[in-house]
Amino acid sequence: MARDYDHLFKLLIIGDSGVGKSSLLLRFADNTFSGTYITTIGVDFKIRTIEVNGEKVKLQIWDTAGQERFRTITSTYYRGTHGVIVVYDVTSGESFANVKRWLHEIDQNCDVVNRILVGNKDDNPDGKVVLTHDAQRFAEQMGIQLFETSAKDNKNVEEMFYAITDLVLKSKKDQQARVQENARDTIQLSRSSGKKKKKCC
Ligand SMILES: Nc1nc2c(ncn2[C@@H]2O[C@H](COP(=O)(O)OP(=O)(O)O)[C@@H](O)[C@H]2O)c(=O)[nH]1
Ligand SMILES: [Mg+2]
Repeated sequence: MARDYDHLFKLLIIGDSGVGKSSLLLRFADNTFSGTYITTIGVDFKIRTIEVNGEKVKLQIWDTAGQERFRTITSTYYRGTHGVIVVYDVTSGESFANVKRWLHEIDQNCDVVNRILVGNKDDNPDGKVVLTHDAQRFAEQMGIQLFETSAKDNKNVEEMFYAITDLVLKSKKDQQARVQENARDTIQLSRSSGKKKKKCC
């Protein structure tokens, strides 16, 4: 059967319990929002295929099933991951302070991976305690892009998922270009050494 996509990427959403990870996933995959805690979404991941520059990118997006309450996720979750979405809640300073721990966990579990930082629940200015300015400065220090989102109001959710997809796609193309370059070098090397041999004989 023909493939219905050009690229298949695995994304992971991590962050403290209650920051809205499942809500972001439901908003992006099903365009729904629920006011209550989403204890289970029935499956470990959801799929959505999007188009980027005319190419079909199938996203398999994994949600933690509550084990983030113990502040650690098993390494099997990270296996084969292309991109990680690290979420905090803009109304919770603690969840922002914990971002460092999550980034550390990513470092320990992934060799090369794209990351994006997300401040969710950005829909009530009165309740906002993590200021954009501070989050932005932290993101720049870490070399990560920051998005402030609201799964509730559907603010910046699409943009954020497209941005991480773009990063993963660029990494893949860079890597392919490097492999091709290496292959070209190897061919050239073997050709020139072949010539030398002829000269010798
Ligand atoms: N105001 C607001 N509440 C949200 C938003 N996203 C999630 N929530 C609420 O925060 C709670 C936890 O959400 P959930 O997705 O279960 O968080 P998770 O534990 O990180 O998966 C629920 O009551 C959601 O309705 C948001 O963007 N804005
Ligand atoms: Mg959840």
